[in-house]
Formats: sequence, structure tokens, C-alpha cells
Amino acid sequence: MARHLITSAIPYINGIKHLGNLVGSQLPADLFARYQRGRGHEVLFLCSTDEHGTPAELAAAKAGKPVAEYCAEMHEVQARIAEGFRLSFDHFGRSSSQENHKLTQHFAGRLAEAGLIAEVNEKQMYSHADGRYLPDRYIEGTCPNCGFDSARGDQCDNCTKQLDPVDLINPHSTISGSTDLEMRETKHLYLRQTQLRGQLEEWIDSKTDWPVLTTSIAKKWLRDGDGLQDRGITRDLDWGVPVKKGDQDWPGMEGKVFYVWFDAPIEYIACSQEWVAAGKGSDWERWWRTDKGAEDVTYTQFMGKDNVPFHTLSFPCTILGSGEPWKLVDYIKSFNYLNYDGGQFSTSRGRGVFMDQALEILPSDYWRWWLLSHAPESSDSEFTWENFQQSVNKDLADVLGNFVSRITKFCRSKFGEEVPAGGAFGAKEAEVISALSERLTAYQGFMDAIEVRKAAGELRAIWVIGNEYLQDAAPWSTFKEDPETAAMQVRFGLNLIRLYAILSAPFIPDAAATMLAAMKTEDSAWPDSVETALSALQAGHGFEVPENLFRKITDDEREEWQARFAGVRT
Ligand code: B3M
Ligand code: ZN
Repeated sequence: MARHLITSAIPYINGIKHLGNLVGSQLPADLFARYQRGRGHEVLFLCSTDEHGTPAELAAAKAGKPVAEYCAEMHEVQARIAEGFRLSFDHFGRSSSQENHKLTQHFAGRLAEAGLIAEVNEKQMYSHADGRYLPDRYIEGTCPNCGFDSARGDQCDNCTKQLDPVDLINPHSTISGSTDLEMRETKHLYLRQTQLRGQLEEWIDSKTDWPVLTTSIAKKWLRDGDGLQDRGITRDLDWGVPVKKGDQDWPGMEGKVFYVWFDAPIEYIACSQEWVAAGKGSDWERWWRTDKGAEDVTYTQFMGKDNVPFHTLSFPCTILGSGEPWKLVDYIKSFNYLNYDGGQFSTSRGRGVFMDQALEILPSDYWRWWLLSHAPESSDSEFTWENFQQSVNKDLADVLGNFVSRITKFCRSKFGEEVPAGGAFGAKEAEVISALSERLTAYQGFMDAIEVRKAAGELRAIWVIGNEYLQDAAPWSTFKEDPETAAMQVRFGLNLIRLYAILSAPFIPDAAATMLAAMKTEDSAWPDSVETALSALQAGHGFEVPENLFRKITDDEREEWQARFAGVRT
């Protein structure tokens, strides 16, 4: 049994995420976690809310709430929506937890002892109108790298370059809009990432199996010269992890907190401590400490491409620089962007479908299937309502849903609600078995390699094989002349339903559960071979006709939804 540690990038606390965010990290991570569990492996799947920094402070201010209260509420909201999408986290933690405070301060202390932290007197943007310093998102201006005119103080959304507020051209305050800014001297901590360049380079070069998207971004920032710089890891904010060296005060750093991107990845580890504290697990170190059993863990991270620099450079610097035996990531699966109906999803303009709205109009399986089968892997991809309607109506309703409904209804009407006896599988069934075996091997290969779209393609092909078999065998015609053979065909079909439930569960867990329940079996063991799997349900085994698995999306609905999500949400 292998052991898989799986983390999804942790979503910012400020508001409900859109479907583009979902397909860029949490959903594919869930697919992989469900698949590895299905294969019988031990999995620890973690995610949290990212609660510090300017995004949280700004959103709380907008909501007119104290930031701690705002975060606590939004964490619950995001947790409920994650359940709605059947995201099977072993724990959904919070980066504002005491565990993360302690661990972040611990790492800072270790890095300081290793000589990897510099105390720098630097100039910071002070806003007279606002009466405060303006870190990160409190300031916007033109990107010095690509010329994009609304780059934020911490990162340019257009070219992904990591920035410092003082780098911006023509900066202004996002609180008041004021350009009356003054550079003032203040002390901050810098992580001396440049000291670790050699180690980082060696580590990234050893990852020859990583997706091109991941390594190309990592290498760009590592080798472009100005990519890997010593990085400010503290901020003048109230909300966050107070700057300390382990449990010691840090002279001169009173009133400052760590930068959100310093503490957020550390939350991956802290989340496992929260998981133990919540009584769900007993030993977090065997997942994270290579001196305590984690050397045989495979650690996979999921994230959107804009998060790659932080996971290939900054966080590994924290881990390597600590000099302690922490588990480093083994594989980083990153995603391009999902666009929305001819443009971009936009949180600020309310353009596109947000996670809560999606669940209001259709159950999660519909979304999971479309999003995963169109995951933006090799390039950006686009959500359109036409395409969504087509995929759902064809793949889910016509192919899979229809197959399940026809077999079970036909059997009930001719043989009653149990698997019929009679006949033996013949040449046609052997052909199907061999075609399915080939597809199954391919499906597993793509799932192991986290090639999400290709895996979805194989699964679709596996469903189609069953449908074509049914079309071809036509037990409703066979029945008139040869009820024995019709019974055998139906038995074959009912076993296919069980097999489909098992193989489809990572993509569409609710429908899979309905199918297994209809087949009245709890045996959901991953098939060793298609042949044995297709004789699991023996003659006399009871079943029932399930409710319609999927309904079709009508043209009227499609048009209504298209108009509704065009961009009005505030
Ligand atoms: N919260 C950005 C995002 O949600 C950030 C990820 C942190 S991963 C440690 O895309
Ligand atoms: Zn830029």
C-alpha cells in the first residue's frame, strides 16, 4: 500500500471562489485523492482557507466586520460549499490557527539561526491620506516588467512576476485612491533566497517528470536573474502571524506580522496538526517528517499557474533553509486558466459562475464532470454554456444515465428485480471485456500520471463501450426468441453498472454511490481484472432501478443561465 499526501492550494478567505478557481486546484486534487483511495492506498488530503494578508483585511473592511469574525464566518461558508462539491478533504483547516502561528514562528526562528534572514531598513510606501503603510494589495500601479496598469503591490496578475510595492510605477492607494504617497524608513525581514539558489536549482533539475507548465515557470524565475531575489517576509499589518523567532520576541519587529505568502504554505503542514487536534488523525509527523516515517510518502501539490513560483521557489526555501528533515513536494500539478464565455471569470465584476451559484442550479456531479473533462491542462480552456449543455446531455444523460436506466428497467420488466440466471458469456461479451481491459489500463495510466482530460476521455470511452454493447446485443429483441441469452446479456449489463460505479467514483461520486446502492452492493473494490469484475454480481442478487441519474439541460435553461451569469454579482 502506497501513501499519498495530497494538498490543494489554499483558497483566499475573501469570498466565494468561482469555477475557474475550483478546477485549478481543489477539484483535481479531490479527483486524485478519491482515485488513490479507490486503488486502496493510504491518503491524507488537506486543504485550508488562506486567511491572512491584505485580501482578508480588505474584504473584512468591505463587509464591515472585524477581520477575525469575518474569517471565521467565511471559513464555514467555504467549508459548506466544499462539502457541496464533495471535496473529500481529510481536514479543511485555517491558516489563522494557533498551529500555523507556532509553526510559522518556528520556521522563521530556524531560518534566522541558519543565517538566512536579513534585517533590512527599507523604504516603504506610506499613505498620508490613509495614515498607514501600504503593503501588497493596498497599493496598485503599473507593472515594471510588462506594463500592465493594475499590477498589485505583491504580484502582477498579468505576467505573474512577484513584486514589492516600491517596484510599481505610478502607484496609488487602493483604500483611498490617493497618490500622495511617501517613502518612509521601516525595518523588515528578508529571506535570503539567493543563498539557496544552488540547492533549489539542483532540486528542480532532478524533477524531470514534472509537467512542463510547472518546470517552465520554476526555471524562468530561477534563471532569469531577477526572479530569485531575497524576499521581504514581513508586513505592516495588524492581522497575521506576529513576527517572532520561535517563541522569542524579535527586537525591532514589534507590531509587524509575517507576509501571507510566508505563512500560507506552512499551513499545509499545520493543517495536519489541526487534523490531529480535531481528533481525526493521530500522527502527523509520519506524513511530514522524513525522520519519522515520511520517507515513503509521495507528496503531490495542486495549484493554478500563478501559484507556481511560491511553491517551486519560496516554500522550498523555507523547507530547505530550516535544515530540518521536512518532506519536500514530489510532484507539482499546475493548471492554466479557465475562461468564461468569451472573456475571463471576474470576482470583482461578478462575471462567471461562482461555487455557491453552481450548486443552486445543478448537483455537483454535473459540474465536476464538465470541469474535469475540460481541465485547463496544456492550455487555457473556456467554459461556454453550449459546451456545458452538450457534455452533460451527451456524456452523462445519453451515454451513462441512459445505459443504467435501460438495463435496470428492462430487467425489472422481464426478469424481476434480481440478477437473472441462464446462459454464459459468449464472443460478444469477450470482445467487450477485451476492449474494456485495454481502456482500463489506459485510464489507470492517465489517473496515475494526473492527466485529467485524458483520463476523462478514457472513462467516457468505457461508458460508450457499454452503450454500444447494449445497442448491439439488444436483449429486448433477443428476449422474444431466446430468453436465456437475453438473461445473460442483462446480467452482463448489470455487472457493467457496478464496474462503472467504481471507475467513475473519482469524477462523479454521487452518481457512483447511487449506482452501487441500486446494485445493492458495498463491494466497491477496484477491479484486478475486468473479467472477474464482471461476474461479481451473481444470479439471484437483488437490485433496484435507481432514480434517473442525470437529467438533460434544456435550451431555455441554457439561455436563462447565460444571461444570469453575465456579470452583475456584487
Ligand atoms: N491563497 C492564492 C490562491 O488562492 C493563495 C494560494 C495559497 S497556497 C499556499 O490562488
Ligand atoms: Zn506584469
